[in-house]
Amino acid sequence: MQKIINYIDGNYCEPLSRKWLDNYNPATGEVYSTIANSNAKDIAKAYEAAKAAFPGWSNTSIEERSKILLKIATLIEKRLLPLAEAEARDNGKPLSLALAVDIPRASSNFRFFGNAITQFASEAHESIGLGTMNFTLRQPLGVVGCISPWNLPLYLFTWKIAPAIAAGNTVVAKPSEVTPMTAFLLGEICTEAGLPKGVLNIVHGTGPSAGQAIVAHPNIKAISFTGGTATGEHIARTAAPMFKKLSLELGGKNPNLIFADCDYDKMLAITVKSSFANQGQICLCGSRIFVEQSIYEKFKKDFITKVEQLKIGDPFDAKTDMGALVSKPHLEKVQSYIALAEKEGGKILSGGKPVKVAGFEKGYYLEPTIIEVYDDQCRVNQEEIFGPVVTIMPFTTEEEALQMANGVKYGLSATLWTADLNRTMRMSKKIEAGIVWVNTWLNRDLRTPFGGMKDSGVGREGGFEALRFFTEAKNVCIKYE
Ligand code: TXE
Repeated sequence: MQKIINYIDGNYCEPLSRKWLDNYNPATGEVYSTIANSNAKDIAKAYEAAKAAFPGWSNTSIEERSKILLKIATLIEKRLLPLAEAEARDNGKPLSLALAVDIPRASSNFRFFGNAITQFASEAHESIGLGTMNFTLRQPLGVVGCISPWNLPLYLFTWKIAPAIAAGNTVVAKPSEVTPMTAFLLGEICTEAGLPKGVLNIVHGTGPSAGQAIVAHPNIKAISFTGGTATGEHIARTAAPMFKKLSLELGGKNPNLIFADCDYDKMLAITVKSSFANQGQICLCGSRIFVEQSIYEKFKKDFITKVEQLKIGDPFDAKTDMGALVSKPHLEKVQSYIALAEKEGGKILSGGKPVKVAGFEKGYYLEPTIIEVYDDQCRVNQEEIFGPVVTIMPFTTEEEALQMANGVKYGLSATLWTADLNRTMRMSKKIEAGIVWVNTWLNRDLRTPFGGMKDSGVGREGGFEALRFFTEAKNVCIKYE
Protein backbone atom coordinates (compact mmCIF):
# COMPACT_ATOMS: atom_id res chain seq x y z
CA MET A 1 0.00 0.00 0.00
CA GLN A 2 1.29 3.46 -0.86
CA LYS A 3 2.78 5.40 2.03
CA ILE A 4 2.25 9.14 2.25
CA ILE A 5 5.40 10.40 3.94
CA ASN A 6 6.85 13.72 4.97
CA TYR A 7 8.89 16.01 2.73
CA ILE A 8 11.54 17.65 4.91
CA ASP A 9 14.75 19.39 3.82
CA GLY A 10 14.09 18.37 0.24
CA ASN A 11 13.83 14.67 1.07
CA TYR A 12 10.95 12.29 1.56
CA CYS A 13 11.16 10.67 4.99
CA GLU A 14 9.11 8.47 7.29
CA PRO A 15 7.67 9.91 10.51
CA LEU A 16 10.04 9.54 13.46
CA SER A 17 7.37 7.67 15.43
CA ARG A 18 6.94 5.15 12.56
CA LYS A 19 3.21 5.46 13.23
CA TRP A 20 0.61 5.56 10.44
CA LEU A 21 -2.97 6.61 9.81
CA ASP A 22 -5.38 5.05 7.32
CA ASN A 23 -6.26 7.03 4.21
CA TYR A 24 -9.73 6.34 2.80
CA ASN A 25 -11.11 6.63 -0.69
CA PRO A 26 -14.52 8.23 0.05
CA ALA A 27 -16.01 6.87 -3.19
CA THR A 28 -15.45 3.26 -2.12
CA GLY A 29 -15.16 3.59 1.65
CA GLU A 30 -11.91 1.62 1.48
CA VAL A 31 -8.43 2.32 2.81
CA TYR A 32 -6.07 2.82 -0.11
CA SER A 33 -2.94 4.30 1.45
CA THR A 34 -1.37 5.10 4.79
CA ILE A 35 -0.35 8.49 6.09
CA ALA A 36 2.59 9.49 8.26
CA ASN A 37 1.23 10.16 11.76
CA SER A 38 3.80 12.82 12.62
CA ASN A 39 4.26 14.46 15.98
CA ALA A 40 6.12 17.37 17.58
CA LYS A 41 9.49 15.72 16.85
CA ASP A 42 8.82 15.74 13.10
CA ILE A 43 7.70 19.35 13.33
CA ALA A 44 10.91 20.22 15.19
CA LYS A 45 12.90 18.51 12.43
CA ALA A 46 10.94 20.40 9.75
CA TYR A 47 11.46 23.65 11.64
CA GLU A 48 15.25 23.10 11.78
CA ALA A 49 15.32 22.53 8.01
CA ALA A 50 13.23 25.66 7.41
CA LYS A 51 15.39 27.70 9.77
CA ALA A 52 18.58 26.61 8.01
CA ALA A 53 17.08 27.47 4.62
CA PHE A 54 15.84 30.91 5.63
CA PRO A 55 19.03 33.02 5.29
CA GLY A 56 19.65 31.73 1.78
CA TRP A 57 16.07 31.93 0.57
CA SER A 58 15.31 35.35 2.04
CA ASN A 59 18.41 36.69 0.26
CA THR A 60 17.57 35.04 -3.05
CA SER A 61 16.74 37.66 -5.65
CA ILE A 62 13.09 38.37 -6.38
CA GLU A 63 13.73 37.37 -9.97
CA GLU A 64 15.04 33.96 -8.96
CA ARG A 65 12.24 33.32 -6.46
CA SER A 66 9.70 34.33 -9.08
CA LYS A 67 11.28 32.01 -11.65
CA ILE A 68 11.03 29.03 -9.29
CA LEU A 69 7.40 29.75 -8.40
CA LEU A 70 6.49 30.02 -12.08
CA LYS A 71 8.26 26.73 -12.74
CA ILE A 72 6.22 25.05 -9.99
CA ALA A 73 3.07 26.48 -11.62
CA THR A 74 4.07 25.03 -14.99
CA LEU A 75 4.87 21.62 -13.54
CA ILE A 76 1.49 21.48 -11.80
CA GLU A 77 -0.15 22.36 -15.11
CA LYS A 78 1.79 19.62 -16.88
CA ARG A 79 0.60 17.09 -14.31
CA LEU A 80 -3.01 18.19 -14.45
CA LEU A 81 -4.47 14.75 -15.03
CA PRO A 82 -2.51 12.71 -12.45
CA LEU A 83 -2.96 15.44 -9.83
CA ALA A 84 -6.69 15.76 -10.55
CA GLU A 85 -7.09 12.00 -10.36
CA ALA A 86 -5.24 11.93 -7.04
CA GLU A 87 -7.47 14.72 -5.71
CA ALA A 88 -10.69 13.05 -6.83
CA ARG A 89 -9.64 9.72 -5.31
CA ASP A 90 -8.57 11.27 -2.03
CA ASN A 91 -11.49 13.66 -1.58
CA GLY A 92 -14.45 12.05 -3.38
CA LYS A 93 -15.03 15.10 -5.59
CA PRO A 94 -15.87 14.66 -9.28
CA LEU A 95 -12.75 14.34 -11.42
CA SER A 96 -14.27 16.95 -13.75
CA LEU A 97 -14.22 19.48 -10.88
CA ALA A 98 -10.63 18.68 -9.91
CA LEU A 99 -9.63 19.06 -13.58
CA ALA A 100 -11.49 22.35 -14.04
CA VAL A 101 -11.00 24.01 -10.67
CA ASP A 102 -8.75 22.48 -8.02
CA ILE A 103 -5.57 21.78 -9.94
CA PRO A 104 -5.68 24.77 -12.33
CA ARG A 105 -6.17 27.00 -9.31
CA ALA A 106 -3.22 25.40 -7.48
CA SER A 107 -1.10 26.24 -10.50
CA SER A 108 -2.56 29.78 -10.65
CA ASN A 109 -1.67 30.33 -7.01
CA PHE A 110 2.02 29.82 -7.77
CA ARG A 111 1.82 31.75 -11.03
CA PHE A 112 -0.02 34.64 -9.41
CA PHE A 113 2.34 35.04 -6.45
CA GLY A 114 5.38 34.38 -8.64
CA ASN A 115 4.32 37.45 -10.61
CA ALA A 116 2.92 39.48 -7.70
CA ILE A 117 6.21 39.43 -5.81
CA THR A 118 7.90 41.24 -8.71
CA GLN A 119 5.37 44.07 -8.29
CA PHE A 120 5.26 44.20 -4.50
CA ALA A 121 6.45 47.58 -3.23
CA SER A 122 6.33 49.58 -0.04
CA GLU A 123 5.68 53.19 0.80
CA ALA A 124 8.01 56.12 1.38
CA HIS A 125 7.04 59.19 3.43
CA GLU A 126 9.17 62.28 3.29
CA SER A 127 8.61 64.61 6.28
CA ILE A 128 9.21 67.88 4.53
CA GLY A 129 10.38 70.61 6.93
CA LEU A 130 11.63 68.06 9.48
CA GLY A 131 14.32 66.85 7.13
CA THR A 132 13.51 63.19 7.50
CA MET A 133 12.82 60.52 5.00
CA ASN A 134 10.86 57.44 6.01
CA PHE A 135 10.56 54.28 4.06
CA THR A 136 8.91 51.00 4.92
CA LEU A 137 11.06 47.97 4.75
CA ARG A 138 9.05 44.79 4.20
CA GLN A 139 11.02 41.79 5.39
CA PRO A 140 10.03 38.15 5.46
CA LEU A 141 9.02 36.86 8.90
CA GLY A 142 11.23 33.77 9.05
CA VAL A 143 9.74 30.30 9.43
CA VAL A 144 5.96 30.32 9.07
CA GLY A 145 3.26 27.65 9.44
CA CYS A 146 0.52 26.83 6.93
CA ILE A 147 -2.36 24.52 7.88
CA SER A 148 -5.09 23.66 5.41
CA PRO A 149 -8.37 21.69 5.26
CA TRP A 150 -9.76 18.82 3.17
CA ASN A 151 -12.39 20.46 0.98
CA LEU A 152 -10.11 22.02 -1.65
CA PRO A 153 -6.89 20.24 -0.74
CA LEU A 154 -4.15 21.38 -3.12
CA TYR A 155 -5.99 24.60 -3.97
CA LEU A 156 -5.97 25.88 -0.36
CA PHE A 157 -2.60 24.37 0.58
CA THR A 158 -0.88 26.29 -2.24
CA TRP A 159 -2.94 29.44 -1.61
CA LYS A 160 -0.95 29.79 1.62
CA ILE A 161 2.41 28.36 0.63
CA ALA A 162 2.85 30.38 -2.59
CA PRO A 163 2.70 33.87 -1.00
CA ALA A 164 4.71 32.70 2.01
CA ILE A 165 7.68 31.54 -0.05
CA ALA A 166 7.30 34.32 -2.65
CA ALA A 167 7.85 36.81 0.18
CA GLY A 168 11.05 35.04 1.24
CA ASN A 169 9.82 32.99 4.19
CA THR A 170 10.46 29.33 4.69
CA VAL A 171 7.56 27.09 5.57
CA VAL A 172 6.40 24.19 7.70
CA ALA A 173 3.09 23.11 6.19
CA LYS A 174 0.49 20.52 7.08
CA PRO A 175 -2.37 19.48 4.80
CA SER A 176 -5.49 17.88 6.21
CA GLU A 177 -4.95 14.29 7.31
CA VAL A 178 -8.21 13.49 5.50
CA THR A 179 -6.82 14.48 2.06
CA PRO A 180 -2.99 14.45 2.11
CA MET A 181 -2.25 12.96 -1.33
CA THR A 182 -1.75 16.01 -3.56
CA ALA A 183 0.29 17.81 -0.89
CA PHE A 184 2.49 14.71 -0.82
CA LEU A 185 2.92 14.91 -4.61
CA LEU A 186 3.80 18.62 -4.40
CA GLY A 187 7.15 17.76 -2.78
CA GLU A 188 8.58 16.15 -5.91
CA ILE A 189 7.30 19.04 -8.03
CA CYS A 190 9.15 21.52 -5.81
CA THR A 191 12.34 19.50 -6.05
CA GLU A 192 12.04 19.33 -9.84
CA ALA A 193 11.40 23.09 -10.01
CA GLY A 194 14.66 23.71 -8.14
CA LEU A 195 13.15 25.03 -4.91
CA PRO A 196 16.09 24.93 -2.51
CA LYS A 197 15.85 22.25 0.15
CA GLY A 198 14.19 23.28 3.40
CA VAL A 199 12.23 26.19 1.89
CA LEU A 200 9.05 24.13 1.96
CA ASN A 201 8.63 21.29 4.44
CA ILE A 202 5.45 19.24 4.29
CA VAL A 203 4.53 17.26 7.38
CA HIS A 204 1.54 14.93 7.56
CA GLY A 205 -0.50 14.02 10.60
CA THR A 206 -3.48 14.89 12.72
CA GLY A 207 -4.53 18.33 13.93
CA PRO A 208 -4.06 17.69 17.64
CA SER A 209 -0.57 16.22 17.09
CA ALA A 210 1.29 17.66 14.06
CA GLY A 211 -0.99 20.71 13.63
CA GLN A 212 -0.86 21.66 17.29
CA ALA A 213 2.94 21.30 17.27
CA ILE A 214 3.22 23.84 14.45
CA VAL A 215 1.00 26.34 16.26
CA ALA A 216 2.75 25.79 19.60
CA HIS A 217 6.29 25.96 18.20
CA PRO A 218 7.82 29.03 19.86
CA ASN A 219 9.87 30.04 16.81
CA ILE A 220 7.31 29.63 14.06
CA LYS A 221 6.40 33.27 13.60
CA ALA A 222 3.03 33.20 11.86
CA ILE A 223 0.20 30.80 11.21
CA SER A 224 -2.02 30.84 8.17
CA PHE A 225 -4.93 28.50 8.81
CA THR A 226 -8.10 27.52 6.96
CA GLY A 227 -10.55 25.19 8.65
CA GLY A 228 -13.35 25.00 11.18
CA THR A 229 -14.19 27.90 13.50
CA ALA A 230 -13.71 25.81 16.65
CA THR A 231 -10.21 24.84 15.51
CA GLY A 232 -9.47 28.48 14.64
CA GLU A 233 -10.47 29.53 18.13
CA HIS A 234 -8.19 26.91 19.64
CA ILE A 235 -5.30 28.01 17.41
CA ALA A 236 -5.83 31.65 18.38
CA ARG A 237 -5.77 30.71 22.06
CA THR A 238 -2.51 28.79 21.64
CA ALA A 239 -0.77 31.37 19.45
CA ALA A 240 -1.89 34.63 21.08
CA PRO A 241 0.35 34.46 24.19
CA MET A 242 3.34 34.08 21.84
CA PHE A 243 2.12 37.12 19.81
CA LYS A 244 2.19 35.21 16.56
CA LYS A 245 0.76 36.74 13.46
CA LEU A 246 -2.45 34.92 12.58
CA SER A 247 -4.55 34.66 9.46
CA LEU A 248 -7.64 32.57 10.09
CA GLU A 249 -10.07 31.62 7.34
CA LEU A 250 -12.89 29.85 9.13
CA GLY A 251 -16.42 28.61 8.62
CA GLY A 252 -19.34 30.20 6.86
CA LYS A 253 -23.11 30.06 6.66
CA ASN A 254 -23.51 32.19 3.62
CA PRO A 255 -26.77 33.82 2.57
CA ASN A 256 -28.03 33.70 -1.00
CA LEU A 257 -30.51 36.58 -1.36
CA ILE A 258 -32.81 36.31 -4.36
CA PHE A 259 -34.93 39.29 -5.38
CA ALA A 260 -37.84 39.06 -7.84
CA ASP A 261 -36.20 41.48 -10.27
CA CYS A 262 -33.19 39.23 -10.92
CA ASP A 263 -32.28 37.41 -14.14
CA TYR A 264 -34.24 34.33 -13.08
CA ASP A 265 -32.77 31.63 -15.32
CA LYS A 266 -29.19 32.67 -14.66
CA MET A 267 -29.90 32.85 -10.93
CA LEU A 268 -31.48 29.40 -10.91
CA ALA A 269 -28.61 27.72 -12.74
CA ILE A 270 -25.94 29.34 -10.54
CA THR A 271 -27.90 28.73 -7.33
CA VAL A 272 -27.79 24.99 -8.02
CA LYS A 273 -24.00 25.29 -8.23
CA SER A 274 -23.58 27.60 -5.26
CA SER A 275 -25.60 25.14 -3.19
CA PHE A 276 -24.11 21.80 -4.21
CA ALA A 277 -20.74 22.25 -5.96
CA ASN A 278 -18.12 19.99 -4.36
CA GLN A 279 -21.00 18.28 -2.47
CA GLY A 280 -21.64 21.60 -0.70
CA GLN A 281 -18.20 21.40 0.89
CA ILE A 282 -16.91 24.85 -0.04
CA CYS A 283 -16.74 27.49 2.65
CA LEU A 284 -18.25 29.90 0.08
CA CYS A 285 -21.33 27.79 -0.76
CA GLY A 286 -24.61 29.64 -0.28
CA SER A 287 -26.20 27.42 2.33
CA ARG A 288 -29.07 29.74 3.37
CA ILE A 289 -31.33 30.70 0.49
CA PHE A 290 -33.73 33.60 1.07
CA VAL A 291 -36.22 34.31 -1.72
CA GLU A 292 -38.55 37.27 -2.21
CA GLN A 293 -42.10 36.16 -1.43
CA SER A 294 -43.55 36.97 -4.87
CA ILE A 295 -41.35 34.36 -6.61
CA TYR A 296 -40.91 31.97 -3.69
CA GLU A 297 -43.30 29.20 -4.80
CA LYS A 298 -42.06 29.30 -8.40
CA PHE A 299 -38.43 29.19 -7.25
CA LYS A 300 -39.13 26.31 -4.91
CA LYS A 301 -40.65 24.22 -7.70
CA ASP A 302 -37.96 25.02 -10.28
CA PHE A 303 -35.10 24.61 -7.84
CA ILE A 304 -36.30 21.18 -6.71
CA THR A 305 -36.70 20.07 -10.35
CA LYS A 306 -33.16 21.16 -11.24
CA VAL A 307 -31.56 19.72 -8.12
CA GLU A 308 -33.26 16.36 -8.64
CA GLN A 309 -31.58 16.16 -12.03
CA LEU A 310 -28.10 16.19 -10.46
CA LYS A 311 -26.32 12.90 -10.95
CA ILE A 312 -24.65 11.46 -7.87
CA GLY A 313 -22.05 8.78 -8.37
CA ASP A 314 -18.53 7.63 -9.14
CA PRO A 315 -16.24 10.70 -9.09
CA PHE A 316 -14.42 9.30 -12.13
CA ASP A 317 -17.59 9.10 -14.27
CA ALA A 318 -17.69 12.15 -16.56
CA LYS A 319 -21.49 12.39 -16.10
CA THR A 320 -21.24 12.73 -12.32
CA ASP A 321 -22.33 16.08 -10.87
CA MET A 322 -21.83 15.15 -7.23
CA GLY A 323 -19.34 12.65 -5.85
CA ALA A 324 -18.92 11.34 -2.33
CA LEU A 325 -18.65 13.31 0.90
CA VAL A 326 -15.13 13.43 2.23
CA SER A 327 -15.37 10.93 5.12
CA LYS A 328 -17.70 8.72 7.10
CA PRO A 329 -17.67 10.94 10.20
CA HIS A 330 -18.44 13.94 8.02
CA LEU A 331 -21.31 12.12 6.29
CA GLU A 332 -22.71 11.23 9.71
CA LYS A 333 -22.38 14.84 10.87
CA VAL A 334 -24.28 16.10 7.83
CA GLN A 335 -26.96 13.45 8.29
CA SER A 336 -27.36 14.44 11.93
CA TYR A 337 -28.30 17.95 10.76
CA ILE A 338 -30.96 16.55 8.42
CA ALA A 339 -32.44 14.65 11.39
CA LEU A 340 -32.22 17.80 13.50
CA ALA A 341 -34.03 19.82 10.81
CA GLU A 342 -37.01 17.49 11.05
CA LYS A 343 -37.03 17.76 14.85
CA GLU A 344 -36.91 21.55 14.60
CA GLY A 345 -39.97 21.60 12.34
CA GLY A 346 -38.14 22.01 9.03
CA LYS A 347 -39.63 20.35 5.94
CA ILE A 348 -37.37 18.24 3.71
CA LEU A 349 -38.47 19.30 0.23
CA SER A 350 -35.98 17.12 -1.59
CA GLY A 351 -33.20 14.62 -0.82
CA GLY A 352 -32.12 13.86 2.71
CA LYS A 353 -31.09 10.24 2.22
CA PRO A 354 -27.82 8.43 1.64
CA VAL A 355 -27.36 7.08 -1.88
CA LYS A 356 -26.19 3.58 -2.75
CA VAL A 357 -24.13 3.85 -5.90
CA ALA A 358 -23.89 0.53 -7.79
CA GLY A 359 -20.41 -0.92 -7.41
CA PHE A 360 -19.55 1.67 -4.72
CA GLU A 361 -21.92 0.56 -1.97
CA LYS A 362 -19.60 1.54 0.88
CA GLY A 363 -18.99 5.08 -0.42
CA TYR A 364 -20.19 8.18 1.42
CA TYR A 365 -22.90 9.49 -0.93
CA LEU A 366 -25.77 11.72 0.08
CA GLU A 367 -28.65 13.21 -1.88
CA PRO A 368 -28.59 16.98 -2.36
CA THR A 369 -30.99 18.17 0.29
CA ILE A 370 -33.32 21.17 0.36
CA ILE A 371 -34.95 22.04 3.67
CA GLU A 372 -37.70 24.62 4.06
CA VAL A 373 -37.36 26.35 7.41
CA TYR A 374 -39.79 28.62 9.19
CA ASP A 375 -37.47 30.35 11.62
CA ASP A 376 -34.13 31.70 10.45
CA GLN A 377 -32.79 31.29 13.98
CA CYS A 378 -33.20 27.48 14.04
CA ARG A 379 -29.97 25.50 14.41
CA VAL A 380 -29.85 24.12 10.84
CA ASN A 381 -30.00 27.71 9.67
CA GLN A 382 -27.36 28.91 12.12
CA GLU A 383 -24.68 26.21 12.24
CA GLU A 384 -22.23 25.32 9.51
CA ILE A 385 -23.22 21.94 8.04
CA PHE A 386 -20.65 21.96 5.21
CA GLY A 387 -22.41 19.38 3.08
CA PRO A 388 -25.04 19.11 0.32
CA VAL A 389 -27.74 20.73 2.44
CA VAL A 390 -29.41 24.11 1.94
CA THR A 391 -32.26 25.79 3.72
CA ILE A 392 -34.81 27.99 2.01
CA MET A 393 -37.14 30.64 3.38
CA PRO A 394 -39.13 33.56 1.94
CA PHE A 395 -38.77 37.24 2.79
CA THR A 396 -40.94 40.23 2.02
CA THR A 397 -38.81 43.35 2.39
CA GLU A 398 -35.20 44.31 1.79
CA GLU A 399 -34.83 45.08 5.51
CA GLU A 400 -36.04 41.64 6.46
CA ALA A 401 -33.68 40.01 3.95
CA LEU A 402 -30.78 41.98 5.38
CA GLN A 403 -31.67 41.10 8.94
CA MET A 404 -31.79 37.39 8.10
CA ALA A 405 -28.58 37.58 6.07
CA ASN A 406 -26.72 39.13 9.00
CA GLY A 407 -28.50 37.10 11.68
CA VAL A 408 -25.73 34.49 12.10
CA LYS A 409 -22.38 34.46 13.84
CA TYR A 410 -20.58 33.97 10.52
CA GLY A 411 -19.68 36.54 7.85
CA LEU A 412 -17.70 34.95 5.04
CA SER A 413 -19.56 35.59 1.79
CA ALA A 414 -22.99 36.54 0.46
CA THR A 415 -24.65 36.37 -2.93
CA LEU A 416 -27.18 38.91 -4.08
CA TRP A 417 -29.48 38.42 -7.07
CA THR A 418 -31.05 41.66 -8.26
CA ALA A 419 -31.14 43.99 -11.25
CA ASP A 420 -31.46 47.08 -9.05
CA LEU A 421 -28.19 49.00 -8.82
CA ASN A 422 -29.31 51.10 -5.88
CA ARG A 423 -30.28 48.01 -3.93
CA THR A 424 -26.94 46.45 -4.85
CA MET A 425 -25.11 49.37 -3.29
CA ARG A 426 -27.35 49.61 -0.20
CA MET A 427 -27.13 45.90 0.51
CA SER A 428 -23.41 45.51 -0.30
CA LYS A 429 -22.57 48.17 2.26
CA LYS A 430 -24.73 46.61 4.98
CA ILE A 431 -24.13 42.89 4.50
CA GLU A 432 -21.67 41.57 7.07
CA ALA A 433 -19.38 39.47 4.89
CA GLY A 434 -15.86 39.53 3.49
CA ILE A 435 -17.15 39.05 -0.08
CA VAL A 436 -20.44 40.08 -1.67
CA TRP A 437 -21.15 38.56 -5.06
CA VAL A 438 -23.81 40.28 -7.12
CA ASN A 439 -25.43 38.24 -9.90
CA THR A 440 -22.58 35.75 -9.81
CA TRP A 441 -20.92 33.27 -7.48
CA LEU A 442 -17.36 32.03 -6.84
CA ASN A 443 -15.95 34.52 -9.25
CA ARG A 444 -12.44 35.05 -7.93
CA ASP A 445 -9.80 37.53 -9.00
CA LEU A 446 -6.67 36.63 -7.04
CA ARG A 447 -5.77 40.30 -6.56
CA THR A 448 -8.78 40.87 -4.30
CA PRO A 449 -8.70 40.59 -0.50
CA PHE A 450 -10.17 37.31 0.70
CA GLY A 451 -11.40 36.56 4.22
CA GLY A 452 -14.27 36.74 6.62
CA MET A 453 -15.91 38.93 9.23
CA LYS A 454 -17.25 37.87 12.64
CA ASP A 455 -16.65 34.16 13.41
CA SER A 456 -15.53 33.52 9.83
CA GLY A 457 -12.04 34.63 10.69
CA VAL A 458 -9.50 37.38 10.98
CA GLY A 459 -7.16 38.78 8.40
CA ARG A 460 -7.25 38.84 4.64
CA GLU A 461 -5.36 36.76 2.14
CA GLY A 462 -5.12 37.23 -1.60
CA GLY A 463 -3.16 39.74 -3.65
CA PHE A 464 -0.81 42.05 -1.82
CA GLU A 465 -2.73 41.41 1.41
CA ALA A 466 -1.14 37.96 1.56
CA LEU A 467 2.32 39.40 0.89
CA ARG A 468 1.74 41.98 3.63
CA PHE A 469 0.69 39.22 6.02
CA PHE A 470 3.83 37.24 5.33
CA THR A 471 6.17 40.23 5.84
CA GLU A 472 7.05 42.49 8.75
CA ALA A 473 6.73 46.21 8.06
CA LYS A 474 9.64 48.20 9.46
CA ASN A 475 9.79 51.98 9.39
CA VAL A 476 13.27 53.31 8.61
CA CYS A 477 13.55 57.03 9.36
CA ILE A 478 16.60 58.88 8.00
CA LYS A 479 17.48 62.41 9.11
CA TYR A 480 19.26 64.44 6.48
CA GLU A 481 20.88 67.84 6.60
O1 TXE B 1 -11.65 20.84 10.20
P1 TXE B 1 -10.47 21.22 11.14
P2 TXE B 1 -12.36 19.43 10.05
C1 TXE B 1 -15.57 23.21 8.94
C2 TXE B 1 -16.73 22.34 8.54
C3 TXE B 1 -16.33 21.01 9.03
C4 TXE B 1 -15.62 21.38 10.31
C5 TXE B 1 -14.64 20.39 10.80
O2 TXE B 1 -17.89 22.76 9.22
O3 TXE B 1 -17.40 20.15 9.25
O4 TXE B 1 -14.96 22.56 10.00
O5 TXE B 1 -13.80 19.94 9.74
C6 TXE B 1 -5.93 20.96 11.38
N1 TXE B 1 -4.02 22.70 15.82
N2 TXE B 1 -14.62 23.39 7.87
O6 TXE B 1 -12.45 18.64 11.30
O7 TXE B 1 -10.39 20.26 12.27
C7 TXE B 1 -6.43 19.73 10.68
O8 TXE B 1 -5.52 18.66 10.82
C8 TXE B 1 -3.57 22.88 14.55
C9 TXE B 1 -14.71 24.61 7.17
O9 TXE B 1 -11.71 18.76 8.94
O10 TXE B 1 -10.59 22.66 11.41
C10 TXE B 1 -6.56 20.24 9.26
O11 TXE B 1 -5.29 20.26 8.63
N3 TXE B 1 -4.20 22.36 13.49
C11 TXE B 1 -13.53 24.87 6.34
C12 TXE B 1 -7.06 21.67 9.47
O12 TXE B 1 -6.67 22.00 10.79
C13 TXE B 1 -5.31 21.64 13.68
C14 TXE B 1 -12.88 23.74 5.68
C15 TXE B 1 -8.58 21.84 9.35
O13 TXE B 1 -9.21 20.91 10.21
C16 TXE B 1 -5.83 21.43 14.98
C17 TXE B 1 -12.86 22.55 6.51
C18 TXE B 1 -5.13 22.00 16.06
N4 TXE B 1 -5.54 21.86 17.32
C19 TXE B 1 -13.74 22.42 7.52
N5 TXE B 1 -6.95 20.68 14.86
C20 TXE B 1 -13.57 26.09 5.50
N6 TXE B 1 -14.16 27.15 5.99
O14 TXE B 1 -13.02 26.12 4.42
C21 TXE B 1 -7.13 20.43 13.55
N7 TXE B 1 -6.14 21.00 12.82
